[in-house]
Amino acid sequence: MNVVVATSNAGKIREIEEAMQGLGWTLSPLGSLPLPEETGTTYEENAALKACAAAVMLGRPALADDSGIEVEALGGEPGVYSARYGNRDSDVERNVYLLEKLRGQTNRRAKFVSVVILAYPDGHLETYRGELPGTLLEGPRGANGFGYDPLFVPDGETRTLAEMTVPEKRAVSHRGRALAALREAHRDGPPARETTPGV
Ligand code: ITT
Repeated sequence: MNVVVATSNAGKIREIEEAMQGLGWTLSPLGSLPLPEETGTTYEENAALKACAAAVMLGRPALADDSGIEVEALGGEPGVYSARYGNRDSDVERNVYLLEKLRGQTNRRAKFVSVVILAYPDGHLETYRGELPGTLLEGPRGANGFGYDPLFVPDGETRTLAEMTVPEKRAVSHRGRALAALREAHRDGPPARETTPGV
């Protein structure tokens, strides 16, 4: 299957390409196609917007990820708004902003969420979700990954996600889990579609 990866985030592209190796799919980049504005209030809505737009415009199945970090002490913020948190323009600035928000806070619990949607040009959608609970540090550690990875230590680990290689991160991460579910569903070819009786 020839699938478009509907993301402009280089970190996500690296992780998706690594996670999908060996499935026999050809992954192609979005190219110059612009992604729609993320007007949804859930990961599912935003992932569907991105995947459907690419699938319809390019006439091929398209894979999109919408994700974010939910911080317990901040009532679940920034969640679906993680990419533009505090209106900051870069990962480093967003990490500084998050650390400022958490200064003096003893509850450092957070979780990453990833919703991966595979959309087909006829509008059919497959949805996969993965979550990763962990703890936020008081300063960054590690140079790999992207986004909030340097601040985040998954439960059961001592390293941040930014101190892991791409395969190590995939083995534990929210996105790795969502993509593993997608792989499993496609192990013997595309999963059967649910049909509505009488249609
Ligand atoms: P696309 O919409 O083009 O895919 P994006 O970066 O705008 O790229 P999202 O709207 O899904 O993607 O925003 C997700 C943000 O959440 C992302 O920019 C990071 O700040 C953060 N995030 C998501 N997954 C992450 C991960 O695995 N590690 C670190 N930060 C992550």
